[in-house]
Amino acid sequence: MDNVLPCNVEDRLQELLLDDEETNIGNDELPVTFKDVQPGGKYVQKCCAFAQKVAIIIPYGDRKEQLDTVVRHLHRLLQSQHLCYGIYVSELAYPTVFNKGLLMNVAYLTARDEGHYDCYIFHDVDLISQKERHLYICGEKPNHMSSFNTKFGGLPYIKYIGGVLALNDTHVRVVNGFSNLLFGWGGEDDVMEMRIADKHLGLTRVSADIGRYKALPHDRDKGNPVNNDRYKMYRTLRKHTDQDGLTSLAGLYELLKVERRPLYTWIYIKCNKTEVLQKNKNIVFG
Ligand code: UD2
Ligand code: MN
Repeated sequence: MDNVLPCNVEDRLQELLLDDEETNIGNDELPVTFKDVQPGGKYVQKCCAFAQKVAIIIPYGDRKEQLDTVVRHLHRLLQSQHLCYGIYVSELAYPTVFNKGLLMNVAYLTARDEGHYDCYIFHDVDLISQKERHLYICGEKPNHMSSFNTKFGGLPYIKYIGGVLALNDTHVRVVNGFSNLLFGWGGEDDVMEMRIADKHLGLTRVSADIGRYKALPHDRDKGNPVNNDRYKMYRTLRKHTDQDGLTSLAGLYELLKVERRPLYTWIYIKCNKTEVLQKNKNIVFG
């Protein structure tokens, strides 16, 4: 393959270490590095020999400005790290309440079916990595990448794995993806943490000086009310990891569109909260 560079991860890290700079997130100041990006947000030029193929998965709704910022930032960062990658953005047609886990599952399946990726990085739309040398690749264990963000000034609690999480294909399959049944704000990250623990996958976390993110400010979204039932649901969801996730996704949503936009692949889906919960009432209610 002539697009593979003869570099290795240690050399690359050393180089990045030399210019250990905070990332500049001002949109205007970002250099234009998009000329090699293929429609759908894919980049396959000049990849390092060590490189895994990485899919970035962004669950999204009504945050256009943040999406533009993070996508541009990611293209620049991932190209500077000489990674081959694709960016996938999944969106839920309103009026259904937001469902981050289901959106991430659908985007994962889309990416997997078309890209044969080695690594999936599940990424909030509002987090901007501040360190050039924060490598966007997977390790042997699930890796919590956003170990410090400016919203919390650290981690809100020790088991927290929200924000940015890297899982390889085996990890995603073993945990059966995310729960499809958490509508509204909260819980999908905590249930993923339980899945990872219950399947004994182990977990690594990037050190706080590397895993630094700037959190773009936002209010609570109108389509994403806090899910106050989530704590009640944890116990039953935890018993049903193998029945709730990728294996049960078909039939819970309708794929409306997959569009190759210039900087990302856009996946637009529809689902009905009442129907989804009804179909899974044995899981939701014990
Ligand atoms: C925290 C976690 C997040 C998730 C969430 C609970 C951090 C940094 N992140 O985020 O990973 O566990 O709690 O669900 O602590 N989104 C939209 N539009 C919407 C609603 C959500 O795009 O209307 C997406 C977007 O990618 C966003 C993510 O979902 O970053 C999490 O939602 P949030 O930003 O409202 O929640 P936050 O910051 O409390
Ligand atoms: Mn947020």
